[in-house]
Amino acid sequence: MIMTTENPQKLRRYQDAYNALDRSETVFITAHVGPDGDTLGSMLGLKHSLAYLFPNIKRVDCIIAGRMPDVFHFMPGIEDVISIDKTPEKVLDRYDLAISVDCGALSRLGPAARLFETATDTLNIDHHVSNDAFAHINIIETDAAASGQVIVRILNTWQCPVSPEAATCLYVALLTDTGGFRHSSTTPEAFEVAGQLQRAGADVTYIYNQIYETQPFCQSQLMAHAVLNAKPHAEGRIMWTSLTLKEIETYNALDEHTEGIIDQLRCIQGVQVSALIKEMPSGRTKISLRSNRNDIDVSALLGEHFGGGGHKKAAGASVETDLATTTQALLSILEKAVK
Ligand SMILES: [Mn+2]
Repeated sequence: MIMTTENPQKLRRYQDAYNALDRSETVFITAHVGPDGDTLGSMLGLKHSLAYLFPNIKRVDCIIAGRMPDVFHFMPGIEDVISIDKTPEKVLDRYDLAISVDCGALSRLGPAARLFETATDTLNIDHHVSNDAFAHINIIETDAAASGQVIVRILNTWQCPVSPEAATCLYVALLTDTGGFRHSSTTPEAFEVAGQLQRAGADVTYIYNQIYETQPFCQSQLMAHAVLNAKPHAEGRIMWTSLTLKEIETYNALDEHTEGIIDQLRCIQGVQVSALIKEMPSGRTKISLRSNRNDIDVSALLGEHFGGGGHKKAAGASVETDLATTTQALLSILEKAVK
């Protein structure tokens, strides 16, 4: 077992979380709108682990808002995840305990935010630097590569065994948030946790194949389109591309198929910051940024100018202005950042 913490404040928060679970019969776990590998992996990994320690819990619902990406279909227990948009009747009116994973702000929970606020106890487990500690109990560990890694730390401290199902889900969380163990968040501990999860039954080759090597053709086409239209700015220190709803539709693709584009741009020689600017169905515009420079904190930059957040080197924001206006404003801000 990897004991990752001797910090007394951290242990107290883990104990508070334990106590909250120990006095609850109905629990729901939710995450940010538009689930990704870390949100789903953390949710399901935690759900699969609770029965062992907490026989008092009669019901655990995993609730998401926004579309579930098809790529995660193989994850154990995914079929029981409730979409609050599609089947709100499957959700209780009120829960004893609400748990948010991988979400930096209450507003990012979307339609699940109201349900979160009405729960008796609330718990926030996350690793985003921009997290504003919106729950009663807040476990925010920004040194973790994924929220799934925080869950593993908690389970290890509780001495809770990790089943093969939980290990598979938690490995998905770690794999996807480290970009396949490539990002600067990939610490020795991240590899230790990966090793622990593999020993616990995560089939790492199968999982990698499911996530990165079985992409629909439309995703490759969309990637090609976005890269062909990418534009260097500030002598190539910035590389940006945009996608309209119509362009995404041309390939019969969905928003989830834009995954990977921003990282492709980040990998171009000389690029310090990459940007993907997308038109959203709501009339809003979504900005995603990646930084290759330790001294350019894109989470702080987006927080200051566009009300977004995330991590120092990977962040996003949703804004009300249209694609052209947003692009112009963003580029002038980025220009100053890369000077
Ligand atoms: Mn995450």
